Amino acid sequence: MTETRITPALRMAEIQPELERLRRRGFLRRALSLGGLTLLTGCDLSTHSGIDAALEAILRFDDRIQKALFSPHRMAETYPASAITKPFRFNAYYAEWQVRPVPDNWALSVSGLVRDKREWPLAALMALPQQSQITRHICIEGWSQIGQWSGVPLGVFLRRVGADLSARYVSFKCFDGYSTSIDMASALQSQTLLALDFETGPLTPQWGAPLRLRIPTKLGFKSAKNLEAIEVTNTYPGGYWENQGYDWFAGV
Ligand SMILES: Nc1nc2c(c(=O)[nH]1)N[C@H]1C(S)=C(S)[C@@H](COP(=O)(O)O)O[C@H]1N2
Ligand SMILES: [Mo]
Repeated sequence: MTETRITPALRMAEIQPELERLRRRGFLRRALSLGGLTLLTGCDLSTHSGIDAALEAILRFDDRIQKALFSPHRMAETYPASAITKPFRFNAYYAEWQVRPVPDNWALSVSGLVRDKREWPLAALMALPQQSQITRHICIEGWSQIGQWSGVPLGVFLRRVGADLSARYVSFKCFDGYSTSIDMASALQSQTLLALDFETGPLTPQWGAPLRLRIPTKLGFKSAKNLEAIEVTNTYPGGYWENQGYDWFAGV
């Protein structure tokens, strides 16, 4: 079992000064006291109660505060290959969910505030610069595991299609009916990937083939699998879980 003291999304020591600043400005009146937060600095994710504590802490921040705390320069923790969880579990949005084969002639569609709206076949995505990461995936249900994903940094892709980087949202639609959306600052964080590979080979359908979002600074439900469409927009797009009350920002 892997020993991890602090969640990637929850480096309390790092965000403490920012919290203090926000509190001085009267921002944090509704949030947890700093004493309460300090209690969580030692979240041990190798135990269930540690994971619960970390999740609880994330969910106690409301979206506005999470967004204020977000720093594009704060990196999610990375791990050695020996820490990868095996077997890696998969998760879907409803119990009877079926593994979806990749549709014939799959291509990623791009719409909204972008200059170039051409579709992206897999081969074109594979030809873009790639990056690999070993990071922790934290599901809101209370489990976490470490995996390895490789693919195109979303920021590289957004610049390539001439996206309006001052737009507020990037939204994701999946061919299993799932959807989610993120803010532009999170989209441009360098660890946010359009992942093509899981471990050492192409994604399989269960784990999101042929393309998924992998965003280690947020909870697992933001890492949309089986992507088919990306839209850049200023209109709040919501998402499958977000529309049912989950925190939209879902990380710091
Ligand atoms: N398309 C799609 N993406 C999705 C989901 C889903 O049901 N459909 N579930 C989300 C949730 S809640 C989690 S925890 C992760 C699970 O990713 P994994 O199957 O690679 O472990 O995918 C997220 N992305
Ligand atoms: Mo999840």
